[in-house]
Amino acid sequence: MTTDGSKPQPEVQDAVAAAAAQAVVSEHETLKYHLLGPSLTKAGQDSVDQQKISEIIYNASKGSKYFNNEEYKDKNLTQKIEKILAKKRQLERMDLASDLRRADECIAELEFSRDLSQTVVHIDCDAFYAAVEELDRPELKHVPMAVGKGVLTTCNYHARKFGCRSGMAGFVAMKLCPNLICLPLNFQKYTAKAQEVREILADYDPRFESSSIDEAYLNITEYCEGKGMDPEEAVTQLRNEVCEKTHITISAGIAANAKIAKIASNKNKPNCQFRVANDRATILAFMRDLPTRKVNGIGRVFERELDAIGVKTCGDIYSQRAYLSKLFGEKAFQFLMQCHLGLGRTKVQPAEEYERKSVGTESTFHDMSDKTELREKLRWIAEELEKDLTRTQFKGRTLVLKIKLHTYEVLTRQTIPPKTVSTAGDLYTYSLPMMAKLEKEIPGMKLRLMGLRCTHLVSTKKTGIDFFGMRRLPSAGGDTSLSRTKVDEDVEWEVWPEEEFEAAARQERQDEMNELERLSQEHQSQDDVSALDPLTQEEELEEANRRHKHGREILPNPTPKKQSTSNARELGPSVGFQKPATGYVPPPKEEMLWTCPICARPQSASDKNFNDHIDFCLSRQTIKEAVRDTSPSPPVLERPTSDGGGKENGHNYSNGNKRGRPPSKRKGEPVMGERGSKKLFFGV
Ligand code: TTP
Ligand code: MG
Repeated sequence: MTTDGSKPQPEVQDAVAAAAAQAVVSEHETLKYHLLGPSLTKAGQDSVDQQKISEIIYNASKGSKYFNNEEYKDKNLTQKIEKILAKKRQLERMDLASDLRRADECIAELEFSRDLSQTVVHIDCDAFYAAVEELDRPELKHVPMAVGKGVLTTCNYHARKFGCRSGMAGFVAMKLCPNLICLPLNFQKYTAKAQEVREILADYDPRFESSSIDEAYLNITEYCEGKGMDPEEAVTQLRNEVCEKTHITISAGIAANAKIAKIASNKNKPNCQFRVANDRATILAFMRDLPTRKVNGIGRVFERELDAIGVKTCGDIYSQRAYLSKLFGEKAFQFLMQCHLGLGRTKVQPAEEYERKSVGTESTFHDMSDKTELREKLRWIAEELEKDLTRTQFKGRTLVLKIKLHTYEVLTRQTIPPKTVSTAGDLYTYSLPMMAKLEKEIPGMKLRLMGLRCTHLVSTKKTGIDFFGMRRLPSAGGDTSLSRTKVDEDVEWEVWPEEEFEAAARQERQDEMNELERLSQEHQSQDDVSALDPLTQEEELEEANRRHKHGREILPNPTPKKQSTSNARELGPSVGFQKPATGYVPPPKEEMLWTCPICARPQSASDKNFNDHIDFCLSRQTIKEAVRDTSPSPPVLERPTSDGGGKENGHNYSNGNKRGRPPSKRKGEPVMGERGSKKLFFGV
């Protein structure tokens, strides 16, 4: 029936049926795309027919709880995208001249911050867990092989040709490649091998930054200058050295900043290197044709949202620039503009120097509804979290409880206890009411995961005030551009939006891996997976819990063996640590820091560094003013005052926080160099 109650004409009926069929088709298309999983962009799959793979995955998993969950998520995302599109249509009817101008000003300002003077390298071991396993069983080098049983953590490049990849359920992988050999995980072996690689990296950049178990960023600018070497030559040498000494191969990307280096390292994998030259035109051309998903920080959800508004490549971002902030929030806008321009951080520092935002732990288990058991589990998690907080030397101001229901739905609740918390007793006491409340809200609550996390951390490391009244910090590295060190418990330092986006994309991948664990259990009893030599459910849960933690431990950088004054970037507190293998790890040497009067960030207490930094800060200020003075309209890069549109779309893109805000400003004092009430910030 039509809205006026009359019977529709046959041709109208056909059109409606066709539209409905089309909707079903496209719904299945998006679902099939969704089912391709989190590692679609993994290297080694260029010759793979993804459409065929998606059919096989679709048919293999149809009817399973995992499939239903993916379908549910896909529907939600489709609805969210419809809302984004409706909003875009609305915006298209409005005058967006000021948004356009603002975007252009942002581009101009970001351009000023472009730094082409550094050489950043991203290295990534090839099929890492598989490569380590192949060292013990060389015969597996020549056959398709994967590591992980319920869920593949990785597979060798033979298996990738069949469409197998990390984050895929084992039984699905077996459908794609019936001869696939799946090995169990052996974390100890991988950690030991990673340490061998890290020891070599330290010779090229003692302050290299580990970003996962098999990945690291290096800034080799000084190494190359000191050795008189071309970056490509230095990286070839590094890769050869790693291969000779550790017998595994690595791939590397060489570029002006970390973002491009990371993309480049995946370009010709495995055992290769790729350089994007340090010149603006080359960088812009490289980004123009780059699919958005290739950028670290654009996960599969954001990819689809961008795709829906016509942004398939980083080049496409430009034409949509006027809409981005209204559709996705201020932070996403900044991040995307940086992607479009190929900008990224040049600073590389040991992972341990990054400010921690939270400390948390979680545990997956069999469906649990018994109230006593749930309390026992909560108590156990509180004890685990206490250990982590002690090790990392933090207390939390906010306590977050995360649960996953047996239906896969994830819920979080948070509370601000009357005091900072770190002991198991307190963690349990303050999280219990949140759980009890959830139990009331959800009668018969049945859980499969529980986690506790402390946020708004307070360091328990000692800090002090030095002779000059300058604040002394427990860590840092003479940073001249960015610091993520906390000076004051209330102050968060400016961070690149990319950090947040990368963390969010990582979380997205992690969540997907966790979900897959259940799927694999369901299929264990089926005949077609007998070849998988399935783990028991207990083993699988244990594996999942260990995997959750593995690779996230932050180890101090090894001491470089070939240290020479010409190639050593100023050594931070990590250098000089004994290797963890020796058992004893001395505490980091506290470095004295002076606070810059312009940006109010901590700086290393050396006259030269401090003066250089002030010059740098003043030039930034000049640039800001130049941009502002040449702007026809009032400055628009004003700090967002609210959450912006980010959350609305499910992303925590905009936090409306204290980005770039010096501590004095927070206390209502004027900040040097700031004019009037307008607060500009750089995207750096
Ligand atoms: P990656 O570097 O992402 O993958 P890889 O080294 O196996 O393959 P590539 O050649 O494409 O770099 O991850 C490093 C290791 O981390 C990987 O060998 C296994 C593990 N891992 C997981 O446990 N879960 C995951 O979801 C991914 C992607 C990797
Ligand atoms: Mg790798």
